[in-house]
Amino acid sequence: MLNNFRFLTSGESHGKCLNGIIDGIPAGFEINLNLINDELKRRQGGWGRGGRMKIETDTIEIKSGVRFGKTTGAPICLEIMNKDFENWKTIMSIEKIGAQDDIGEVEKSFTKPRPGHADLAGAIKYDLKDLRDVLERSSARKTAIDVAIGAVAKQILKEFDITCYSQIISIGCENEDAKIKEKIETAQNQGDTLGGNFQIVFENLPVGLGSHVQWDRKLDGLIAQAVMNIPAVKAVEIGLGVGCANVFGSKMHDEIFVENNKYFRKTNNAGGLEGGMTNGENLVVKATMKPIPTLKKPLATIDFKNNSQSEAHFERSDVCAVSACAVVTEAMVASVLVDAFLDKFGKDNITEIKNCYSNRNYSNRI
Ligand code: EPS
Repeated sequence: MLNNFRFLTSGESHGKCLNGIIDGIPAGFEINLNLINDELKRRQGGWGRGGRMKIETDTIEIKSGVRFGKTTGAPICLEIMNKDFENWKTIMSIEKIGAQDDIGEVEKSFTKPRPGHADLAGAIKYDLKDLRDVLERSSARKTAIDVAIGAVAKQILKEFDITCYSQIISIGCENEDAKIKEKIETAQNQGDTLGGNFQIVFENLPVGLGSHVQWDRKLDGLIAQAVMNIPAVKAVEIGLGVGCANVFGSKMHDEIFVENNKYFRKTNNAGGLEGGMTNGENLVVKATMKPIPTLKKPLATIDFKNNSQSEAHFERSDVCAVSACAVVTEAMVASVLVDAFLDKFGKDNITEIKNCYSNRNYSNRI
């Protein structure tokens, strides 16, 4: 983070609510609740989603930082209520209610970590006996509030005509001919899960977001960190990505042309980033999501309670959430881009930022 648009979240998967605080939003930007809710709805969709998505209708409440529909410059506090909390009130009780010292007595407690999830490392690190304390925060449920924060970021970018979209590239094994829906149904019937590849594209970015001068200001590094933070993401690529290894430099680099005083490229293998800065081309980020580790047909694991060999814990989950992951990735990258945008064009109010933006270098050439 460059610390202009910075945010933190809190909340558990089956706790009362998810919260986010964004600090560093300049004054004067219109915030439309419907646009945030539209993004939340997109995240809930896709083939292979679990029963939880039938319970929730994620809806945002803004608690502070917006007045008469516009940002005031103060921190914005966002909240999404978990409808499912009604069914988990005792299990997720904030107050002590009885037999918590005996894990076996606590409803929905578990001690058999899921390979691939945070359960085992989290329990050892935080010295927890009930792995639910790890599951609740490491659940991808928390990406709902990330999407809400990203939806605020997208509205700021939209003021400058910067927009984005995402595309699924593949689900499961790329060599199989089966249609995506069929592959997900097969996984479901086998008690299994599936990951996949997708890409997101941001259009109309100005030149010079990020910087080449210091490691922690390079935009590709900041984007990679933001995307790798998303639950189940195991790889990030910019532009041609790992494909760079297979081509000569003469085929890799995007030659620069000029016509009528305008610069342009005929290719975009760099994915819109050169030297850790935007170069005026579309930003193209690809990411890979692993299959969700909560398997109906459980994998071998240990029982944390008595160190015996066992089978992993299972509870309701998604079979495939790649399309949701793409929406989350759009949100995370939008937040990184606003952070870099405010770094370059100003942080206090929309008027000054717009003035600075329209007076930027070479705006007439790219
Ligand atoms: C999710 C909510 C969770 C899971 C899923 C994503 O709700 P529940 O546990 O009540 O079914 O469905 O979480 C995971 C895939 C995971 O690995 O933790 C959501 O809102 O996206």
